[in-house]
Amino acid sequence: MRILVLGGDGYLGWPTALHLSDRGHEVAVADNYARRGYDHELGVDSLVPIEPMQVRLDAWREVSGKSIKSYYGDLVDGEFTEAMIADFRPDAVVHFAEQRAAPYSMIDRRHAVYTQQNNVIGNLNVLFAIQQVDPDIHLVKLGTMGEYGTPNIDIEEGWLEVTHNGRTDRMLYPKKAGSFYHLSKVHDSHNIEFACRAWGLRATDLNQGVVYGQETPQTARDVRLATRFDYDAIFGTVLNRFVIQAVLGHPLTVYGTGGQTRGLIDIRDTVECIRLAAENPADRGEFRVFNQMTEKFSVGEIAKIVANGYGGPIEIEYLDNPRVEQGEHYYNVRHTGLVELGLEPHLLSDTLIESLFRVADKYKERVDVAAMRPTVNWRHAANPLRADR
Ligand code: NAD
Ligand code: USQ
Repeated sequence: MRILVLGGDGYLGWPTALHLSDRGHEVAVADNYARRGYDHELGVDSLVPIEPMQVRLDAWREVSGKSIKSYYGDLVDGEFTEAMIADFRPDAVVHFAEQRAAPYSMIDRRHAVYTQQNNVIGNLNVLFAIQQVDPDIHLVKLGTMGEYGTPNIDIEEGWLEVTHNGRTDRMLYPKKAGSFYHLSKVHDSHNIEFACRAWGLRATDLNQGVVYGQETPQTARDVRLATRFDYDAIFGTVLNRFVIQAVLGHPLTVYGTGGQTRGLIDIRDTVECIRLAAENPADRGEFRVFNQMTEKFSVGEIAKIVANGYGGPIEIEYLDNPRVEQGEHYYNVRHTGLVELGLEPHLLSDTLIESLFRVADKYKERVDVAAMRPTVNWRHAANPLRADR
């Protein structure tokens, strides 16, 4: 198949492009390198050094004999987006290319507006481009488990049968997202579902949980193929941060009581889920939703798993929660769709021992300890005119 990976320079987009190329697909990547720009803006960097795109592509050709085509541009530019899709003529478009950090979207008005414009308009341009170029192209879109929030009922895969006043309908599952970033994904989902209904597009929305891990079989083949590994309090995700804190001998920063529960997934399963979704397309007019997570843990449990896995004496520090989220709640998620397509999940404990501690240990000298502390508070936006924001 011909597969276009939008956001192909990112943490997940790059290893996904390699995985798909390795499996024999004709792959192209696209990116505007905004993610590298956020690093400059925030004064942080990936723990693991990453190469420029051209070096990555040359290294992949060298080790695999396979070429990946690259497009440089911004999805918010609708003409660029349509021209690229017309040029590559993919069978599937995998869309990772969004601003993906909840804390970044909560810094202040400017960052919230940027996040929603970048994500919602970019996605809308992708929908229009597919409709114009070839409505048969399958859109595989990265959503997030955080779209649902933590409702006190079971979470289904995107749809819910509702009976109200004696009448029944199949509705989009109600959403209660926890940041302006997570809300951008809710808006995307609604726009995609409408495009499927109105134009007969085919789309798969992958509501992914928090990803952990840094290596895949393809990125491990050459140091120049490494993907990024974020640990700072804005882009670093919980398990990746805890691993680095453990390796540095720092306390693990649990926000609040640690009772908040999330779905998690190994990066090797992420890339495989994308392959499975792309190779088994949704029907024309179908808005298909999978919950892309393999295990669930509370933040307190994640901290204990990391501490026990590391073996040394590790302290857990309970910080006042900078976010607005439920500390204790019901969390029961259906996530059978991808397993039915053939996913065989990796377990968290194996990954930690095999790879994560080793990677973190190798690069621990690069950590900027100050970047570890949370600075963004959900309850009050920073004032951009004040220097201490
Ligand atoms: P990332 O920030 O590392 O990668 C996203 C890439 O998209 C970056 O390279 C960025 O430069 C590019 N991009 C952003 N806006 C763009 C635009 N307008 N035009 C072109 N390129 C643009 O993020 P990631 O961790 O790889 O996540 C990828 C996707 O998966 C995101 O949509 C994210 O919401 C979703 N997701 C991530 C996780 C996780 O734990 N990392 C979990 C669930 C869902
Ligand atoms: N948390 C801590 N301590 C930390 C960091 C986080 O207790 O040092 C807690 C947070 O309060 C939250 C949970 O861990 O309850 C998850 O936080 P996170 O930063 O790991 O994940 P989140 O902000 O939800 O975002 C990440 C990705 C995002 C993706 C999402 C999947 O950045 O792109 O959409 O995971 S999900 O959470 O399922 O929506």
